[in-house]
Amino acid sequence: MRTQVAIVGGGPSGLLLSQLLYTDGIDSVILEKKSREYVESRIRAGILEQGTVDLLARAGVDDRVRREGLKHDGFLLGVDGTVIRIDIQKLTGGKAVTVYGQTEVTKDLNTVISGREGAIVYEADNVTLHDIAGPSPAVSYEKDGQTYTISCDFVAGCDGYHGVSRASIPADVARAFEFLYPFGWLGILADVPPCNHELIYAHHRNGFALASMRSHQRSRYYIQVPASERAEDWPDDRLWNELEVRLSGLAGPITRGPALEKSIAPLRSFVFETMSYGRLFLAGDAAHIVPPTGAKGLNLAASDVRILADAFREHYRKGNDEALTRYPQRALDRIWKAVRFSWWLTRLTHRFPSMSPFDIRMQVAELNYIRDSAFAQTTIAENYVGLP
Ligand code: RFL
Ligand code: PHB
Repeated sequence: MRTQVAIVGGGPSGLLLSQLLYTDGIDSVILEKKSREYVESRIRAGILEQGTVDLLARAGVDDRVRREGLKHDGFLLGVDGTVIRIDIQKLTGGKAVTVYGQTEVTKDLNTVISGREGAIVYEADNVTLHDIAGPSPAVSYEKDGQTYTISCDFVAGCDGYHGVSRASIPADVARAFEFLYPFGWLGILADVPPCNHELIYAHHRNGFALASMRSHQRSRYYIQVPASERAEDWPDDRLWNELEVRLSGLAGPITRGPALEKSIAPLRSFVFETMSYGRLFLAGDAAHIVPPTGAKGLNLAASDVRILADAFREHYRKGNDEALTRYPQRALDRIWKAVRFSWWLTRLTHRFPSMSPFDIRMQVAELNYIRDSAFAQTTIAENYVGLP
């Protein structure tokens, strides 16, 4: 078998890249370890930047997000029972974000991609990259007891934080940076109306809480918990009780309902600067992780994919490899800014076990400064809505 671009991983990055390449007449095959059902039901991101929605439009998959996505032109920062509204629209000259689940983005992409014969192989085991440093790379995989090899011009590593692509880059050229947070986010999804029509990021002495949503009928909430905690330690009632405490005074009543999903995600900041090696290019979570606080992970994946798809187009249309060579540099500029914003917003709103009473006073002083300064609010809005 042969293709132009072999894509490892069929999450949002791999699916979107494949569809953008297809619209440019470039052939690709996606190899995904899990089943389609598994990928489509992974509850993760909920907020799309305008640039991400525009990219879905370029890929021809924006019908449903335009119909069903909820436009949000502001969000709330909660500080001990009082709120600061960040008026995104006013502060950014008319921009907004869209509430639309990652599950829906992957469903929309899968719907179009599944119509293309052989475009994606699900449950591809033991995916292995070969000869990525040379001119003729290949990717092999196992399926139903058979081994297959696909030769290609390039490999796109879109296989997330735990994938094989990044691990295929020799350690002596790898440049990685990491910061681990001493807590995770416990999330709950339930079919109940949200407690507020806008998202609330709450600073509370018990720890951070977030009130989010997927629709007018489906709520998504998170609370900060110690890294050692397990979801089993949090029966629904305990979690709803804690949400009531941490969101008290900030929103209307919290409607309770059975958890459709409940899980804990550890928080980390991670950047793997070696985003290309020979004929391998990394995109999305394979190259970087941010804490979800700034709602940047999926949006960063989309911006990597946009830059990479443009670079492949230059290669195939004009035989020009300059954009491919410059891909890491171009992507990393935006990545580091998003890493900074997510890290800063996490530090501002979460309770770190190592914090002294002085550190906590500094947090509250900074939040109060934001409350009173249009300049401070503008930098938050500009970053949240997505940098150019
Ligand atoms: P993914 O989604 O991890 O997909 C990678 C795919 O690769 C497959 N794979 C392999 N396939 C073949 N062979 C192998 N050896 C393979 N190893 C792995 C996997 O099965 C998978 O299908 O990475 P991708 O595509 O780069 O997408 C990144 C996003 O998923 C991620 O950044 C976001 O979910 C982050 N995130 C958020 N981002 C936002 O922009 N806005 C948000 O509001 C937001 N909220 C969140 C989030 C992430 C969260 N968690 C769980 C970490 C909220 C949470 C709680
Ligand atoms: C979500 O709805 O899952 C969500 C929203 C905003 C964030 C993170 C997650 O910052």
